[in-house]
Amino acid sequence: MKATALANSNIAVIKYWGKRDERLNLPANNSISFTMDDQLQTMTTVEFDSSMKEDVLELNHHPATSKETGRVTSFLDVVRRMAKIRTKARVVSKNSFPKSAGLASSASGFAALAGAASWAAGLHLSLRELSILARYGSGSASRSIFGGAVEWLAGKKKNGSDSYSVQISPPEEWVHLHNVIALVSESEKKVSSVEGMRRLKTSSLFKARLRTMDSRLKTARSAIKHGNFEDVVIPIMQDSDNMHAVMLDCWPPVCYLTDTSFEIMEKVLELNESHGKPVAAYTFDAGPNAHVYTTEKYAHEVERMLKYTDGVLRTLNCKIGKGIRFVNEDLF
Ligand code: 2P0
Repeated sequence: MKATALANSNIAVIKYWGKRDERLNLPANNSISFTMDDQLQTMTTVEFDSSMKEDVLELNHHPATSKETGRVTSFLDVVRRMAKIRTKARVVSKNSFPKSAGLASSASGFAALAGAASWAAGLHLSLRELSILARYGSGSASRSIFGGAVEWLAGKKKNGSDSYSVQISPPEEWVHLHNVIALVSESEKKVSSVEGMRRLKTSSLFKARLRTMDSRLKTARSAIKHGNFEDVVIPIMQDSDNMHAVMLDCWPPVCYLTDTSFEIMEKVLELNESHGKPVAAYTFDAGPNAHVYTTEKYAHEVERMLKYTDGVLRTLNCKIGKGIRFVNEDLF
């Protein structure tokens, strides 16, 4: 059977950085994100075919590397175990954004794969079950199952059955919200997220980060539920700064930010100062690209500001998008 799913990337405002279980991808803390619009989308078709001897993966019109195929095969093994099948699969996947953009995201990739593979295997999972399944591929993928504002619950159980995402506010409540992205680097990150998170055991600041998570999560959750962007601006920046400080506290240190990233942080702080209130929030993932959340009213000003910053290659103005969808149009 063949199935095709679409899933969009998400950018966290309160970050996931650290695992309580690496094999099951269980996070050390809850995280909150917004799902992006279709500019950051992955479309994936999966077909299980009894004539195939091994899984075959095509990414953005090219055969995948053995490393990429290996990661997808491990994920498909989870699906096969659930569906009680042994059939190999053909997987064709493409992103709406160029792979070289430095935006390639495992979040949209594994969310779309979870949807397409489970459906093609005859499993008709609930959104909560899909969120758990996507989590096995990549932690952040569990959030991309839902649209709007999403919280991924760390859970407490050893088997991870209580670690899934929930929608905390639908996309319709956030039509005025933008994420203006400044691309600073198009190259792949030097330290993978998995390796970066492994190094956390060497950081004493990480323990302090975990103690402050609950208060930032509470403020962000409540502001987002009430549709109040202004109250979440400062916690967003504080959480990004805190995460990058912890990364630098590891040994060997992990440093994803560049001079351009720091220049952008300064400019956003100055912008807020000039308006006399918090209007824009920067946040950085495991790389130097800036994500600046702001509202419709200030989006053009923010975009202009980022465009004319030395070191910014280009900008992308995203809005808030939907969760996973199944479509009839297949990629092969
Ligand atoms: C996040 N990041 O909350 C954080 C912020 C990057 C910094 O989730 O190991 O690719 O596959 O679970 O999801 C990136 O890590 O890591 C990430 P794995 P993932 O979005």
